Amino acid sequence: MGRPGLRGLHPLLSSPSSRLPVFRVFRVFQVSRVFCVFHVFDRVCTRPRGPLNPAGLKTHRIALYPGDGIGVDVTDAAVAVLRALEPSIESSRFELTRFDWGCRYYDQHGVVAPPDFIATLRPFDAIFLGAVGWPQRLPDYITLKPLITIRQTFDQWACVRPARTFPGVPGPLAGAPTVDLVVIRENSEGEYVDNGGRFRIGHPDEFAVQSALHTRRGIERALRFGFELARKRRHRLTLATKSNAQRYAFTLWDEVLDLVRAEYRDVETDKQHIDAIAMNFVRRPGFFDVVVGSNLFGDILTDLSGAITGGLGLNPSANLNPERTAPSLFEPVHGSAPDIAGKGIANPTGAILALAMMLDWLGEPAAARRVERAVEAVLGRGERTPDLGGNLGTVAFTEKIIGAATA
Ligand code: GGG
Repeated sequence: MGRPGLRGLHPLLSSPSSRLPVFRVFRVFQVSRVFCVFHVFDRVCTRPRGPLNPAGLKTHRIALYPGDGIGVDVTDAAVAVLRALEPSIESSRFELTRFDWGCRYYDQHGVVAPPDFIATLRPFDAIFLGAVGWPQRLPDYITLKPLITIRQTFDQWACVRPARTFPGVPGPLAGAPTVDLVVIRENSEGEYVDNGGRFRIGHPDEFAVQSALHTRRGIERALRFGFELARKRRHRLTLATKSNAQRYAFTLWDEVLDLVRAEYRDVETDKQHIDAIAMNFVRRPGFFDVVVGSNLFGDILTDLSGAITGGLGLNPSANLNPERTAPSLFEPVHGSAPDIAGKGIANPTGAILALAMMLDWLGEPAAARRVERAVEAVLGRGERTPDLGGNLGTVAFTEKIIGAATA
């Protein structure tokens, strides 16, 4: 049953009382002297349990939501990797159900997802999303709405977004610094609550109000999640704040940091205004280990963290419900890139690494490591998609990953 003494470290990560006790922490591992390829969701108590099928195999039920544009291409790539690995995952099988929601669904039904999409998704063990959005066809706030609703309704409050450099992938920064950081994006509230309005529409004196909501509880749980992760990594946590200009919301963030950090004296802590972090991600990215920020700050910072590692196509994201009261969602950080949709050149790395995060979450760490090592091996050989200066298409690159993962 693991180490019950750990439970007190982070009660937010323990399971609801109705289920077997589960406690998850993050573990650091070392590959080729680069720390933390990707932190992993390490099981120290009981495994997440899927139903057993007649052959005694555990079944993980996964909802696929490929979405729009290259979301479809990269989801196909991640599924191909999963299917290739499946025979080697001895005790489990994966039941994949695909939902073709998004712009094409809108063309037929007048909505991007059916009204009961939350009820449809709730029974699944995890959701895998490709990308959403195609602004030439529909306003982004319509195509994005199901994703935001999923995150908030399923209380996927911890958005975990690792970004690292890979040997073999040229980055844009002078001196080619090693980057290995994780942004924890508060994912349930902040600037993404649907609260506001537009007034006097069309008039010269039109105005808009968009309110953000930051709760002490929401801030504290995001920070504690970040501290627990920092303890498993390089023991540094940076808060992204803006309390010099936003004197209500971000002074609350600052104050909660001051309270929580007292319990984590082994973690070096600092806070930087979001604009300073943006500059310092470029100037000295090696400084950063775990960065915790509000919903909007985390969203913006993780485009930048992708860019400084070589490209947004590399980066995965996990939208976690740490209490496991609802499914968590895994996706690449990148969007739908309509300009290259259907051209067969999308980089599936972020999606494939999101698959690895999902495998970890489902209690399949060995399979997750195989996927990550395959990505490192293939990129390390200089085999890349065009966004990274290579000449492999999505399918050819995915085949390389499958070859390395199943060798
Ligand atoms: N694969 C993620 C995706 O489609 N992202 C598009 C986007 O703009 N997302 C906004 C967000 O993550 O909040």
